[in-house]
Amino acid sequence: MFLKKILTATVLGAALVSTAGVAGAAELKLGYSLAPTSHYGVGATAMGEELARLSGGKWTIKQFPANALGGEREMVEGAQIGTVDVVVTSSGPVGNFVADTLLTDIPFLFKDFKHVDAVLDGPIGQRILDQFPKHGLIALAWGENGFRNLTNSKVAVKTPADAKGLKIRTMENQVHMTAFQTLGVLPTPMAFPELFTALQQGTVDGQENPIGVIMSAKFDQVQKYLSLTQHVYSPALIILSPAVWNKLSAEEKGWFKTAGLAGAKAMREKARSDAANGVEELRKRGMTVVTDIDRAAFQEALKPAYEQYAKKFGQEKIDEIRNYKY
Ligand code: EAX
Repeated sequence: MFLKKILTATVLGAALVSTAGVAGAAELKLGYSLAPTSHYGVGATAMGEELARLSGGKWTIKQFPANALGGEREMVEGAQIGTVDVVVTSSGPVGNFVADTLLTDIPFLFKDFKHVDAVLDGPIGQRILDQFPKHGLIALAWGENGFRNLTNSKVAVKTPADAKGLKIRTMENQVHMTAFQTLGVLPTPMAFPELFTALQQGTVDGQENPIGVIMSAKFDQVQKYLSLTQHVYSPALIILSPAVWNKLSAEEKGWFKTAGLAGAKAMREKARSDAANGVEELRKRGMTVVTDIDRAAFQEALKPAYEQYAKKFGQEKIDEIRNYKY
C-alpha cells in the first residue's frame, strides 16, 4: 500500500514533463524522510514541476521518499560527495555540517510563523544559507518542518516535572540534546529511520516532532500522549549537491533557486495546514492530546541551557533572532 503510493507519486512526477528528446536532459535524485503525501513530498513535487517548467524539461526530479536514500545525516553526506543530488531535510543533523544552522534550533526562540518567515527570508536567514558552500553544500532555500511537540507512551506531560526521567529520542543535534538533558529527560539521539521501531519496542518512551511528521510517520500507532509543547521550531532546508551546482550555467542556477523557493513555499503551506488540522486527526486516531502546557515552566527550566547557548553562539546572535522586528 505504502509502496504503491510511492510508485504512484513517482510515475505522476515523471509524467508531468517528458524529457525524451531534450538535449542533455538530466534526472536528479531527491531524498527525504517522510511519505510522498507529507509536506516534504508536496515541496519536492512543487520544486520538480517548477524546475522542469523553467528548463523546458532539461532538469527533472525523481523523488526517493521514506528514507530510501538513508537518514537525514546520510543524505546530507551524500549531497557533499555527490551520490545524492537534492535533499529535503530538517535542520536536525545539518548543524553538524554548517554550525550556524544550530542557532535556529534553540528552544522557544521563534514566537510564531510570521517571526519565522521574517528571520529566515531576511538577512539572517540568507547569511546562514551563504555559509553552506564553504562546507561543501549548496542551500537553495529554507523550507519548513514546523513547531515540535512531545509524544510519549507513559504520561500526560504538562510540565517539565512530568517529563523527568522519560527516555526521549532526540535528533542528532547538540542544541536539542542540551535542552533535553537540562530538562532532566534522558536524551537518546537516533536517526529518524530507526525511530518507529524504537518507539514500538519501548527502547525509548517518546519523541518530539511537528504534527505533520507525527501523522505522516504514524507515530500515533506507537504513542499514547501528544503534548502540544511547541517547544522548538524546526526549519527544513532544500540542499543541492555542489556536484550538480558547479556544472550549471548562471541561467540554470537561477532556475534552481526559483524552483527551490517554489518548493519551500509549498512545503511551508502544507506543514502549516497539517499543524492546523492534524491535531484533530491524531485525536481521532486515538491519541490523548494534552493542550494545557505550562510553557513558562519549560522556559524557566531551560535557563541553564540558554546560558550554554550564549557561550557557544554569543548572546547577540541569539538576541538578533529573538528580538527581530517583524
Ligand atoms: O525531517 O528526525 C526528525 O525528527 C525530523 O524532524 C524528521 O526526520 C523530519
